[in-house]
Amino acid sequence: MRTNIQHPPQRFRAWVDTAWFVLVLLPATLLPAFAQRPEAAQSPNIVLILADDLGAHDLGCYGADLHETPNLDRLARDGVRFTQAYAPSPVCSPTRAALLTGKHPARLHLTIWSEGALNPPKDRKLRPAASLANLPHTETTLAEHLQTGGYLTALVGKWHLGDADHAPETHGFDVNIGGTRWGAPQAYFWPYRGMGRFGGEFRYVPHLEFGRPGEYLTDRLTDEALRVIDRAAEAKQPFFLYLAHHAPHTPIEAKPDDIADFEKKRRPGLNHQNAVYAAMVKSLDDSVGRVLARLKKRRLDRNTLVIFASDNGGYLGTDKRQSMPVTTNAPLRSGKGTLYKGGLRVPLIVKWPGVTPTGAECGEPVVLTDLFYTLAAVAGLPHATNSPPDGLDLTPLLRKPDMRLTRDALFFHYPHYYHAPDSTPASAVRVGDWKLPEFFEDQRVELFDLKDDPGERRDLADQLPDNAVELRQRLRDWRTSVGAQMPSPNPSFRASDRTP
Ligand SMILES: [Ca+2]
Repeated sequence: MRTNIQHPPQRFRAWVDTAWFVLVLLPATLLPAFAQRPEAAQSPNIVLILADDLGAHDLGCYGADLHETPNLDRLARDGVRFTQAYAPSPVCSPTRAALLTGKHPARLHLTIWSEGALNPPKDRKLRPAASLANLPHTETTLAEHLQTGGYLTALVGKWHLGDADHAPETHGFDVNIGGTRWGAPQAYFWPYRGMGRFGGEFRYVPHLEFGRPGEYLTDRLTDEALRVIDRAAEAKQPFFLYLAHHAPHTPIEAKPDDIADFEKKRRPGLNHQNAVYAAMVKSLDDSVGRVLARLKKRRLDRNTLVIFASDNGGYLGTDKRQSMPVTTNAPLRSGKGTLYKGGLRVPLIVKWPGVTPTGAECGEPVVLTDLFYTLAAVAGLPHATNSPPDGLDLTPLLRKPDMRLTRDALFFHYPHYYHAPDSTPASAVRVGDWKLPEFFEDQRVELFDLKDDPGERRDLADQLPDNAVELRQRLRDWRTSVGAQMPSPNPSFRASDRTP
């Protein structure tokens, strides 16, 4: 019971500290970022809300049954819901790097999450490819482009793109609240710090030291995001708010009342069964509702583009406290850490008032790397590009969701392991309705016809060898073109050393 452990004097002191911080220190910290920039007339504000590990079917508007997401469902009804959106990577950091730079993780040589890059496994058949743990400063991020274009740029929440020398402030963000090198909080309840859950290191969420007992991280990050919106509104400055929630990444923790509600609702036969995870998703949805309401209250809603997405597919590991999987990506195959659709397909909803039609669905395959080019175009920064580009400006698709893109192939490269049974180092290519993963441990390929087999269950590589050879060559040519780093044989590997 967190509320009973403080004695009155301590509680009073905490209140004074909080008041001092909120009334004096916090405004002083934020003011320079808000006050020094010139106004840029009529540039649309951009709110990018990124969930962490939210699966492709975890929202009501994507078919979730136990979960309740009325605010996100409404956002989808008011905008465009993408039904074939892909993360550029099946894990956290590479997706975030690609989104912010417009470059494929393979081209960036940033292909695994930061902690994983620093501590690769040594007992597997392959030595994973080398990967950067920090996003290099030689890259120009979307935030830097928008900053140059007169935007206030704010990250609230998860960063996971490098150490203190590579913090958000060094990559174009005027404001950073909560962004740090770690990929997950030790706890979702204040003070959000401790050790043990992610190995023997002490973790904390910076800038949230002055909290209160019982405070929930998703709610607190939303409070901070609303403060950014308020101050940007007062400064009449266009803003880019990157609200990168930790939810619903592990640890699976939610507010007790919400958990109780979903436990009552849970019944056999539902696709989703984890009430705590459902409660985490509810808090995420509440956050979206509060952000949309604040935009409306501040009369910013008509000139603000709102995007919601997830950084990779749903995590299928066991939630030990619930003795059940965290979530399910069914009917998609597998989950986070693999190149099957369960690892790569994500929700993507975009509302751009006056531009996106309402209630539209877009079935065109897109990848979150496209958001770099798309948002640069939205902000009127056509120079913000990379050569050669690894993504497309989707603004034509936002205007006409039934149009087709000229792109015919999507590539994925994850030369690493993940603690999932079917995760080994691999690449994959999708061309039209065909998809071919190539597994580096044994050079094996699989071939799927996504039109007839959306769940990727029937491997046609032996039946259609010519198709497999052609796609494999295309995948290999692409890897060469981007300088993709590859795993290598592990001479010290002995299968008998590994327990199944
Ligand atoms: Ca993630």
